Amino acid sequence: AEAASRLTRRDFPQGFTFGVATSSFQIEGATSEDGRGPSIWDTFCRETGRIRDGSNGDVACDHYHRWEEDLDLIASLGVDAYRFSVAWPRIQPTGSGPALTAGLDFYDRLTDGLMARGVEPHVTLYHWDLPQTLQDAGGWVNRDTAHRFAEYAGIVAERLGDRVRSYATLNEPWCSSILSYMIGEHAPGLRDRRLALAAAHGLLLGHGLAVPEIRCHAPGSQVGIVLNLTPQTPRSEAPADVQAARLADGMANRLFLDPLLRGEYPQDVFAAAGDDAPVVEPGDLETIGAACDFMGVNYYSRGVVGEQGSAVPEDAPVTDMGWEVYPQGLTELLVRLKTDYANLPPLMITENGSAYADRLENGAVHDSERVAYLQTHLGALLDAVQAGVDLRGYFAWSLMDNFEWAWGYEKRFGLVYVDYATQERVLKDSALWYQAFLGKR
Ligand code: PNW
Repeated sequence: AEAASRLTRRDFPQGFTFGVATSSFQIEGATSEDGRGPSIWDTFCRETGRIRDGSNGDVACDHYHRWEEDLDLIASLGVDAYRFSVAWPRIQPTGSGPALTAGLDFYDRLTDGLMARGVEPHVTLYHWDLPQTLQDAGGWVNRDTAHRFAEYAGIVAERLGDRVRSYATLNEPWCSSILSYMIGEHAPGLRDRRLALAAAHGLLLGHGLAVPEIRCHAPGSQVGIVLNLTPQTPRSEAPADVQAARLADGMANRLFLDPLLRGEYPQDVFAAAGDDAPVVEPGDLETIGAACDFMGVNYYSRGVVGEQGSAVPEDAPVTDMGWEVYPQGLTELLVRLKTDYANLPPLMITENGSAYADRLENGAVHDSERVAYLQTHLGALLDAVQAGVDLRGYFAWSLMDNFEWAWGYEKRFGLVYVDYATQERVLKDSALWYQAFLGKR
């Protein structure tokens, strides 16, 4: 950790991209402006008991109105790139049919604004705000959603393709399937393993169908997918714990990695699912296996798994989410990807960060734990680079505090503090540290 505190961007390979990330629903607000249709998160927020603080995304960081100020903030950090997502219901309010000009115009202005400030736009097409109309027809369980997604991806790529060089199809399909249809923590809040696995397959299919659409409308750009990968360590060497960790790894990681990179679903996961395993039609795995130019990895923590489930080891440092701080897990994960997948494309860390109970005092936020988190994880990343992993970039999650899904505004992940009462943005110590790391101060 001592060495980690002296890291600067010059310790990384030439051309390595550093950025910050956000997503549409978490920051934009303006949920019923300019013809935007309702998304599953608008619906979910209105159901009682779903969001810890009873909040919703109607205002969020008001980024839809404050985007210019926010672009200045991004530029002031000295980053190379900004990862944001496009809200599907701003483009197609019901998930199909003609595109709304006003919606496309917003992301067009954002793109131009970034380029004018010398910041590369990295677009994510789906960060969970599915048009409600598509959910009413079954959501990702309905194969038609995958086709609708590919069409929408083509519309966005056509509009931004002359300027945006990097597209991710989906953000974290594990969250949009398992966490949303099986664990019930995210929209649409279901608890059904069969539906969750069908949704996972539908999402992967949507990804595979979208890749050629994006390539067709934005030739020469980089196309990929973003996975949240969580290493699963057995809590002891007891065979039952080892087996439990292996299956947890199957559900968390291999369920997505194997079809994308190996053209097959993990046998053990499907065997454990029995009759709940999804229907895979002929040709689906070929579609899903479409070659990508990069894979985005979101890393926050690991799981320590026993027969009884997951638990954070006693005395382990944790963030405000209760997630263990375990930077070595990032190195281990990346090296394992290189070892296990011969067809692994270049990697980007598309999210990494931590929530802490920040306090604004005299115009400052002394978030030393977040600074340490970023430093140790960047150190872990360098270890992976030195081990020969082809890594191209790193995006800190997040630019600013925002709507943290089931936790509402209670959890703060930003490098920039948001005072929601006034919408004032204040650079935390972590933002000041990132500026220095990037050579901006
Ligand atoms: C990711 N889990 O979400 C998302 O991509 C971000 O939008 C989010 O703000 C960030 O990580 C922090 O949570 C996750 O329960 C949400 O395992 C929940 C889980 C994982 C990722």
